Amino acid sequence: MYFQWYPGHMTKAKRMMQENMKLVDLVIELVDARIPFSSRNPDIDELGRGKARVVLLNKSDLAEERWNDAWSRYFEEKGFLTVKVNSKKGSGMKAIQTVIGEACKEKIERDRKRGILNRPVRAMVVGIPNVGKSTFINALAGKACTKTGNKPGVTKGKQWIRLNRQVELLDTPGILWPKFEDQKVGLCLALIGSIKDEILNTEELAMELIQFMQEKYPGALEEKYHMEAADDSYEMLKGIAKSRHCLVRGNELDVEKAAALLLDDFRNGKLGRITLETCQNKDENERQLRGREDGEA
Ligand SMILES: Nc1nc2c(ncn2[C@@H]2O[C@H](COP(=O)(O)OP(=O)(O)OP(=O)(O)O)[C@@H](O)[C@H]2O)c(=O)[nH]1
Ligand SMILES: [Mg+2]
Repeated sequence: MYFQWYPGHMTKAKRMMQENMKLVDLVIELVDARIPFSSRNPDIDELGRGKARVVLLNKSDLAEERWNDAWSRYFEEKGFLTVKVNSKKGSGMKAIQTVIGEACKEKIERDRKRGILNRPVRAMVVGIPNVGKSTFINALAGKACTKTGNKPGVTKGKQWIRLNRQVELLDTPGILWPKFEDQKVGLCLALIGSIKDEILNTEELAMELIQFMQEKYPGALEEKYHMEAADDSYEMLKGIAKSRHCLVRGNELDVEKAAALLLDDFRNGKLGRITLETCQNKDENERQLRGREDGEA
């Protein structure tokens, strides 16, 4: 399966972000805790050059805690202020207020010396589609001021949100980049729902997930769907269809429906807390990230 999704609205969004970058003091980048490597858009380093930076490990409730901690350390070692968050529940929000203040300390001090008092800190909230940017803003604001939804491409344009007298946030549409040098990155993005499902082959994607689960979380699928293990991913999919009574024309197994159901269960955390990408091999990650940047040039 080949993954690519870079529709026109993302080019437009990137241009808007470039234009608005001069207005902000800080870039808050959300990554998905299940794929902290693949959910980092290499274009954001370029866009946010010279700005204070914060990385939020969002959807941390869906990933394994030991890997959340390891990834937090990884980003901290790279010099980012990092916070683990669950925007859906609103946890981690207190720590964020502190981190925003810390990240903008120099700017606040500079303003103070020039006699500028009480100018709010402006932060641009960025990240791949469906990572939870708008949900995060709502959680921080304590009210629903932006539109959210469990599919990529919900936010279409920019929206400024005034949190309080000290902080203003800019919500932006999720953006990907023109080419995934490593198709494993595309696979991860598709699995978590950052690539439009309509252009994906659901069955193949589900089989990729089954393969991963059988290798890294053996027994989890059998337990969840009350079924026997099978060697072949397609047979496993059939097993899920049988167990969940996914049928067409009376009694034929509806494998496609089972595939969609499995992906939904994974995305909603119903298979348990799963980390797709671990940070065991940091050098390899670095090399791949550089490869992506080279590919962009
Ligand atoms: N479990 C869990 N779900 C989350 C979390 N944050 C966001 N979500 C869910 O993820 C989905 C996407 O959230 P949005 O806030 O719309 O994502 P977005 O990044 O603004 O997406 P675009 O506007 O499409 O780029 C929604 O169904 C949210 O409820 C989280 O920390 N944990
Ligand atoms: Mg949004």
